[in-house]
Amino acid sequence: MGKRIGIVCYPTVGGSGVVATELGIHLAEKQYEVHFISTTMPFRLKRLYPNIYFHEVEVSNYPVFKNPPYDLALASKIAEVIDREELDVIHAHYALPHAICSIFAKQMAERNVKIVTTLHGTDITILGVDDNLKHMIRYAIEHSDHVTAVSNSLKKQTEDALQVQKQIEVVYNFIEPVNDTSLTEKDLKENLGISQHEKVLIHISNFRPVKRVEDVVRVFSNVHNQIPSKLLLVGDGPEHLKIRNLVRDLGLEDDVLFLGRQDNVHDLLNISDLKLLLSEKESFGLVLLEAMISGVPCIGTNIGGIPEVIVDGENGYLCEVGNIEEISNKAIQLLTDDELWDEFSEHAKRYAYDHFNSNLIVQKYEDLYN
Ligand code: GMT
Repeated sequence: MGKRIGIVCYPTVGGSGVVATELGIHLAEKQYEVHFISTTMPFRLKRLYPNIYFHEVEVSNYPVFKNPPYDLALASKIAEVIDREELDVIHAHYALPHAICSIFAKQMAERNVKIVTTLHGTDITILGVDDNLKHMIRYAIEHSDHVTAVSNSLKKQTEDALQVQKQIEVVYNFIEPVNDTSLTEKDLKENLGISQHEKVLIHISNFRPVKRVEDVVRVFSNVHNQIPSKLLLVGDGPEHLKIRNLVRDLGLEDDVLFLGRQDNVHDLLNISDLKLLLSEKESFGLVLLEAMISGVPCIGTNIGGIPEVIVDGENGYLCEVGNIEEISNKAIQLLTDDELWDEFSEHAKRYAYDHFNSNLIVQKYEDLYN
């Protein structure tokens, strides 16, 4: 049996949860013993793996506490698991609260565990600029044994915002080659009421304001004026109602499909012709990889880690944030030129595999543990 790794992550739908869970699965397949420490079972962990364990953090609320003390319960659970399961490494996804809780747990535990912290984005791009939290995030980074960031852009932002001395290694998000889809393209389109001749655009996110889903809808409106098409909106979040109202105001209700949260996006990507990720903050953009490996070209904004994933003019386009006209023109150009689309699609698939396949990236994490 290999090393014993504890993984502390947000198990809910979201890129960091996907990365943490898939990493755990790969490690288990390579004979590591993997211990997830979280509030609920990671959502992609669907089948039984004999060397993956789940330790649930239970938060009790006594009347003396104004709010249930989640962070303290987590730290205490991590310390308990470190000693009982004889962990070698804790891999904390997010500086706050997971790395901080892991550092506290390490001090409480008897065993000398090592801490690897992965920065995914929001901990730096939003929390890292909050003066109340900055010191704590800097502390988490400085007191981890190794720190990784999911893009060069996030590494640089961390160094600039927090002036940390710690060496930060870039370890990108990763992706698996796609397995068979469960429905044929024709059946799925029919089920969703999409005609065979219509082009399909897709956006997948947690509908937070930073994702600028409104821009996605406005671009689609321009595309739809010129090309028979449908827009698939996958995910849910705070902007959902606002986007529904916009779709209604633009008279697009029949052509924008709100699909809510979906675990299996591969089938939906399989019927898609273009992926839009028009965020104003994005440290990597795992959803881009999911699209690219399925051969779907992407248009993304020229910010954060997105330019480290999309190669402009080769497998998609990079556009300025909020430039609806530029993005619409690029989308129309790509969707009306079959030869260009085929080239982009082929490049996207190959590029995602060559640079971001799981074998390549998981090995980098293993090297850090070792
Ligand atoms: O995109 C989100 O809001 C979710 C967030 C998360 O916590 O899962 O995603 C972040 O981590 C992903 C995995 O490393 C990255 O691919 C996303 O780009 C990053 N999101 C942001 O930076 C906004």
